[in-house]
Amino acid sequence: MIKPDKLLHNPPIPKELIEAINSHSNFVILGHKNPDADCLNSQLVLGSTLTYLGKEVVLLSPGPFDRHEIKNYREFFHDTIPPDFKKTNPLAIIIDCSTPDRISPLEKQIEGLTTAIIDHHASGTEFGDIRFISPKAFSVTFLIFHIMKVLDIPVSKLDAQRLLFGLAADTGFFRHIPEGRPEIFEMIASLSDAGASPKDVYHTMYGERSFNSKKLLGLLLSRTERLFDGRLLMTWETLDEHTRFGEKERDSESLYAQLLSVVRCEVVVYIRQEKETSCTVGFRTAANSSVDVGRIASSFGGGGHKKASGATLEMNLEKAKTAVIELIANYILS
Ligand SMILES: [Mn+2]
Repeated sequence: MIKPDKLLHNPPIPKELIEAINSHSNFVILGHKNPDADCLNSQLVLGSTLTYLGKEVVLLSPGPFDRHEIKNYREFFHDTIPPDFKKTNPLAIIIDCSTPDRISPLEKQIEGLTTAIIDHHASGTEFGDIRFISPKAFSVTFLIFHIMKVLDIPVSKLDAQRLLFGLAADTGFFRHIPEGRPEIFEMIASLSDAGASPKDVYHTMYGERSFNSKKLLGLLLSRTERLFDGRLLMTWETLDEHTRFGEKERDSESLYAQLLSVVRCEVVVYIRQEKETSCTVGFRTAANSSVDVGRIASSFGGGGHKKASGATLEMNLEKAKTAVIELIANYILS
């Protein structure tokens, strides 16, 4: 166990958040639907921090826990607040959500509770009573690490591993970090000192994939279309393939990494038909592109970051492809 050292570029933590943590005894920590490693690990480490302070904590997630790298996380999360616990008027802390609908269908359960938001998305809606939003932070685990530092909480080996996992997940295993961000590596140095293993995080993120996941990856790569002189690469998964391979076989990060490395490529779009008239669309943009895919996703009612975002389109696959191409044309051709 070590105490985190002083770090550069400390994000300012609102004093109302620290006061609310100190003045409450009970906490509900919620994260977004279709949770990812940053969200779940942030919830878990904030939970263990509050437990260390002698507080009672309930972790809540809408799930599903289908993504390969988080498949063992279900056991740590509830899907409802125990009624007796809600009566104690806990502080509700919402993690990694830029809009209130991201915790759906859990929003009803926290009605009437004071809410605090801890997030790192640049766009979204202003909601919650206390807001700790730091768009420059690469992961929410980075913000949780700073909260631990301010509260003077030692980082256990398990928490160090979880904080590193969240950071690795939201940086594409550190590939998306530009120049001039030493604070990230100072955090990694502290976590390494506390026993975190990048090798183990890498294995959790990219290892032990099924043979079928590579078959699906091959299929998606081979059908990719080049548009706008190769500046847009688009691929898709049909309803039948979605049913056949399922979420568990999906290796989206490998797909994006492969396509983003293609010469001239600026934007990658991956459309998945999940119902007869509903498609999920993922957007990624290349390191040197100025296209903001967070804005593109929000014009479809979705959200995310400048370089990685997603949206759900209530239409069939063919219509979704056309709608996406038409919208992206405005950004790429302007
Ligand atoms: Mn995140």
